[in-house]
Amino acid sequence: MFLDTATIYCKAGNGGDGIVNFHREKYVQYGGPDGGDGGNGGNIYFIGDPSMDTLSFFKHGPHFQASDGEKGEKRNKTGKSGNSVTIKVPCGTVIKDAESNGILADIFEPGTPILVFRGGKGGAGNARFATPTRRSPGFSELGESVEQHKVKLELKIIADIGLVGFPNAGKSTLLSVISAARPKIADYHFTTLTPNLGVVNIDNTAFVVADIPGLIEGASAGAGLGYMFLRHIERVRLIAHVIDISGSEDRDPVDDYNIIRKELRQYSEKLANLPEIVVANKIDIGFDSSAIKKLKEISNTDVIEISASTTSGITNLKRVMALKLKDLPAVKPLEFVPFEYEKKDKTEFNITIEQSNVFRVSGAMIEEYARRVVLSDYESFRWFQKALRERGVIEKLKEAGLVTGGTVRIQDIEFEYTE
Ligand SMILES: Nc1nc2c(ncn2[C@@H]2O[C@H](COP(=O)(O)OP(=O)(O)OP(=O)(O)O)[C@@H](O)[C@H]2O)c(=O)[nH]1
Ligand SMILES: [Mg+2]
Repeated sequence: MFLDTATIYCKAGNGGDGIVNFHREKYVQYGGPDGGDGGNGGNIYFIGDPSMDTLSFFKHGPHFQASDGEKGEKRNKTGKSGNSVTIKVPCGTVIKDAESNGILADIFEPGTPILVFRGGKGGAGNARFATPTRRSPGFSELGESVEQHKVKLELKIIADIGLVGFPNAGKSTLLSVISAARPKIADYHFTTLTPNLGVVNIDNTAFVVADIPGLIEGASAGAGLGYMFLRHIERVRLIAHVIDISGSEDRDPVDDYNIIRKELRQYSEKLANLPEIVVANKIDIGFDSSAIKKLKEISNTDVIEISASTTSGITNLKRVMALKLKDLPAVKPLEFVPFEYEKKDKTEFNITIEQSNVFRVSGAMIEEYARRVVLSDYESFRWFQKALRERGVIEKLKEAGLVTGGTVRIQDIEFEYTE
């Protein structure tokens, strides 16, 4: 089954906690602090796998989770880092944050793992808090915890040439005679339900051609199947516009051309501006040569006459395709500013006056500290108070009216303030 969008869930690992420990040895009365740091949480990577061409593996919305970093150990040993997870996706998969639609990565090239979700940082062990005046810090930092994210995968296939045109124009038949691909061919509309890829070899060069489901009038607004697949064409270097030049379905080939051009234009400026060649198919049935002349005029490009059924004109078409591609820039990954999950401003804090001389301090800075130290631990708390002073929180509290004997509340603890 071909699937070109999927939703998955990703959770990088949390950081491990730093620990409190003091070196103990026989006959050594006071050992120094030697609590090690916690290990970092495992990361989540994505990697392009050239053997995959669909997102169907992800259809049930799987969860991917990297493991957490382990706790620090004594003797200053850092805890083990969490194991990372590498998710294989087809090349051309765009990774987006499902909530905001912000682009996180474009997995374009095969083989290089791209870091998308970094694991939480391990917390510092008590050894790191030792200073000449604080020789025995009895506290350590907790590991950073990270959130789970809902992630949208969108496959935009990467091909050199996209075959576009009305249903039954002969796109799949054409792909089957220029490459080893064997798409389904039939004389009813919408035979092709999902894109097919084929590799074309000619004169020592090779390129990839994508056969896209047929487009009809209104496709850019959602009619038929084409709309879902127009985004795949966005990545091609050249459009081969396939037309039933025989008018075998009682349509006018020139009208067909204009209708599809209009749809491409309405879908996006980018599609409209892609270089194009016109492939006049089904010449074996017979055609009006004035239609060819007209198409040349309005398209201002080459119109190649072929019959996909008899293969007449096919070698010439392959050569024209290769020649055109030679002058066109390579397919490029998306240009985008990577989406960043909102980084809380970790310097911000708020003071609320709860009663006279009773204050509450809250905000991102406080949450950040609370993450790092165990506030109920006396020594950590003293360290925390010092930090409050250094960061100007006490100053602000005094400005708000705090005087000796006043109460300061932070999360679920409170302390009495003395000058
Ligand atoms: N006479 C003739 N018939 C052709 C030619 N090319 C394709 N056909 C026939 O046209 C019909 C449609 O061909 P497909 O290749 O399935 O057309 P398609 O453009 O892929 O159609 P969709 O997948 O529905 O968009 C089939 O019956 C083919 O045999 C041709 O050059 N000459
Ligand atoms: Mg087809």
